[in-house]
Order: sequence, then structure tokens, then C-alpha cells
Amino acid sequence: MKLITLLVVIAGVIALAQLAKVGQLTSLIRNKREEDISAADTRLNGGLFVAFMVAFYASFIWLIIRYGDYNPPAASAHGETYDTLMNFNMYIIMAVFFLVNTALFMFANKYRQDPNRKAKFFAHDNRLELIWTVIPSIVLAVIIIYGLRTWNEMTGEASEDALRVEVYSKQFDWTVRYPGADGEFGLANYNLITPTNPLGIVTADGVSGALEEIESQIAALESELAHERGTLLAQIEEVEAELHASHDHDHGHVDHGHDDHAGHDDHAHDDHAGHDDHGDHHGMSAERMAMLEARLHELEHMLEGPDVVVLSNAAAEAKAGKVHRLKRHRQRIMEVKPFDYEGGVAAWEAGADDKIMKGEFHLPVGREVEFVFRSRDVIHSAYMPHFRAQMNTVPGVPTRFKMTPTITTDSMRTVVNDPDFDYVLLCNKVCGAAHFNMQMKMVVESEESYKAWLESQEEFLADKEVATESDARAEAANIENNESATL
Ligand SMILES: [Cu+2]
Repeated sequence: MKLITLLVVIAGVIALAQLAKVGQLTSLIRNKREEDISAADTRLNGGLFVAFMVAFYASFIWLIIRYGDYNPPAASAHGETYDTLMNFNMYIIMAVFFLVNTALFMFANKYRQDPNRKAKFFAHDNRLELIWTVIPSIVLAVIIIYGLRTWNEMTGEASEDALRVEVYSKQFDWTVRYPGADGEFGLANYNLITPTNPLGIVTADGVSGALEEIESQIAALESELAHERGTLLAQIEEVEAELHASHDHDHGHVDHGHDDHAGHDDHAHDDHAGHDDHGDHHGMSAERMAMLEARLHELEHMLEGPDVVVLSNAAAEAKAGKVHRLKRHRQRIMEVKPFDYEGGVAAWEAGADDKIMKGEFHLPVGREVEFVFRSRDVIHSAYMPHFRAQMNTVPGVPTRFKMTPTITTDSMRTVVNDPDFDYVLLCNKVCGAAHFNMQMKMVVESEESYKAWLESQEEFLADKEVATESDARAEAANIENNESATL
């Protein structure tokens, strides 16, 4: 299809070139110069300029009437200010647009070629230079200063009693967290993320649970690797080789003794005594021997046992790699240190009463909200079009945005005359395959309804048995000890 289109375009260009050539040749035949254009032609072209301008303006005005009101009414306090700034800029741009285009097309018509008119030579005028330098400078300065002031107002510090809400993005959904009664978000760490803990909230219970889980995974993998048939056979061979080597060594010595014995009777006794004395150096201690035999016995027992597995080299390597990664993961969790927030709330305990929302979250009308944005994987953009709010969410860099919703969902349904209307939080950064579907419903309601709703939501650690921080630390210390013992 693309190829056909390309061929048609190429053929079209060739045809046009041929037509132009024909035109040139006919004017040659008529004995006219190519640049001689009739007065009628010039008039027609001048008129076409004006006609085009009229059509251009008509379509522009139609677009403004048809789609100019594309924004639903602003539903936040700063939204009004934002819209005013936007309109102010649009009006300036439109004024310049009409001015410049009118001049462009009208002049093209007015000053069309006229054999009776002589062009005026006009090289420079200081007043004109001054005018078209100073006026745009003033206009631009006004736009920039006005814009900056609005931006600073919108992005300034939130007030002390603002409601704080965390918005967390990942491919491809949103999670919203409320801080609970203590007003503090629990510490979060990505190493603790599990299906039941999507934000990786740090709690003593979560830490010890995660450590136990990783421990059991490591133990299972290590046991599997220890029972690998090939590994067992190799180890048996190694132990047997060592045992044999010590036997051979003994025999060698005894033979040597015999030779000596045959050769020099007198020294026979000495030599035997010498052999016994040196037993520990050349051969093997009884303890070592016993240990090796026990090990051999154990290995043979394992080889016959029900746990023995056969793994390909690649599979064994993959499992060893997994053990390595799990140990690193465990290390990172053990490095998460407990501390107190400024208000004296322990960071590990603040998370217990946090409330986590998926799919839908609520905000009270008329109260300032401070969003704190975090991201797990890539840069997303939290976009709440009705509130004129947008902020990038960046992995590792918390971002913020404050706003005060002014219209409840119910009122907005009346305003836009749609009983199914809902506010949405969208992702406005193309973040991957399911980006288009990355959204969350927002409900703005009265303070009472909001409180009732929040009350009905479950706390993060509800129904979970709560371990203390010291339990988790003890667990971590325990594992550390085991680790050094095995090393
Ligand atoms: Cu996204």
C-alpha cells in the first residue's frame, strides 16, 4: 500500500514537471517571455490571497466555536486561576494571529505587481525598530511574569493542615495511600513489595515475615542443590580419592620400610619407629579419617535418599544464581533501619494504620490536599484534568502537588449534565503497552461522607498479627549470626 502511494506521488511529480515544460515551450512558440504575466493573472492571484484569508479565518472561527470550550469547568481552587492565565495567553496569541495574517494576505493583494508603480526604497527606520522591539518585549514580559506568579502560587508549600495523600504509580495502575490516625505515612521500601504489600510499607511484622520467607526459599534451594545427583557423585569421588591417597601413602611407606629391613638389619627397628612417629605428617590422623568416612557414609545415604534430584548444569547454575540474589535481597532488607519521624512517630510503626486504595479514592470538597507522588518503575504522569493538575511521578524522587477541590462529583454531574460522570486520575506519560488504561476513579464529596468512607476502609495491618520491631531486629540478627557461622 505504502509502495503504491509512493509510486503515485512520484508519477504525479513527473507529470507536473512535464506540464511545466509544456508551458515553457508554448510560451516560446507564442514568442512570449516566461516572466511576462498578464494583469488579469495578477489580479486573480491577488484576489485568491484574500479569498484564502477569508476561508482561513472562517475555519478558525468555526473551530473555536465548535471545540473552543473543550475543557470541562475547573473543579479546583487554582483551576480558575490557571484557566484565566490560559485564556489571557490565548487572547494575546489570537490578536497577534489575526493582525499578522491580515497584514500578510492583504498586503500580498494590495501590492500585487503593477507596471505603473515604482517600489519605494526604504532601508531603515529607528522608530519602527524601536516599536517592534519594545512592544513584543513588554507583552512577553507580562506573559512570563504573570505565568511565573501563577505557577509559584500553584506549586508553593501546602498549608500545615492540608490532607496528605500518597499517589503511587507502576505499570499499569495507581495506588493511593492515606496516612491513618497518626498522620504519618509508614516508611516504604521497594524490597518489601509483595502482592499483599504493594507499596512495600515497612513494619516490624513485614520485615520479619519477609526475612522468614526468603530464608525458607534459600533453604529449599540450597537443599535441592545439595541433593543434586551429579554433585553428590562428585563429592563422593573426592572423599574416596582422599581416603585412597592416604592408604596408598601408608603402603608406600611400609614397602620402603621392608626394603630398609632387607638391606640393613640394624636399622630396621629405628625405621619402624620413625614410620610411626611420622604417621601424622605423611598419612592422616584417625580423626580426619573417621570424619571422611562419616562424610562418605552421609553422602551415600543422601544419594540413595528420596530427595535426590538430577539437574542440568544450566538449571543448577540458575538455582545457585537465585540463591545469590535472594541473599542480596535479604541483605537489603536487613539494612532497612528503624528511626523516628520528626513528630516522634516510629517510621516502622506509622504504616500499620495506613490505608491503601486501588481503583477508587475519595477527597473532601473545600479542603486542601497535598499529593505526594512516587513511582515504582518508570516515569509516569499523574494527570487530573478536571482539577487542572498534572505532575510527573519519578522513581526514587518523590514529587508533590497541592490543590483544593471545589466541586463535588454530584454537583459536577449536574454541571456537565451527565449522571455517570466521574473524576479521573490518568497517566499522561506514554509508559508502556497498557498506558491507555492506567486510570483511577476519584470521588469528591462532603467532609462527612469522606470521613465515613475513610472510616470504612481497612487499615494496612488490620487482621494481621502484629510483631514488634524488636522481634524483627532479633530475626535479622539471628540470620546474620547463622550466616557468619556457615561461612
Ligand atoms: Cu503510566
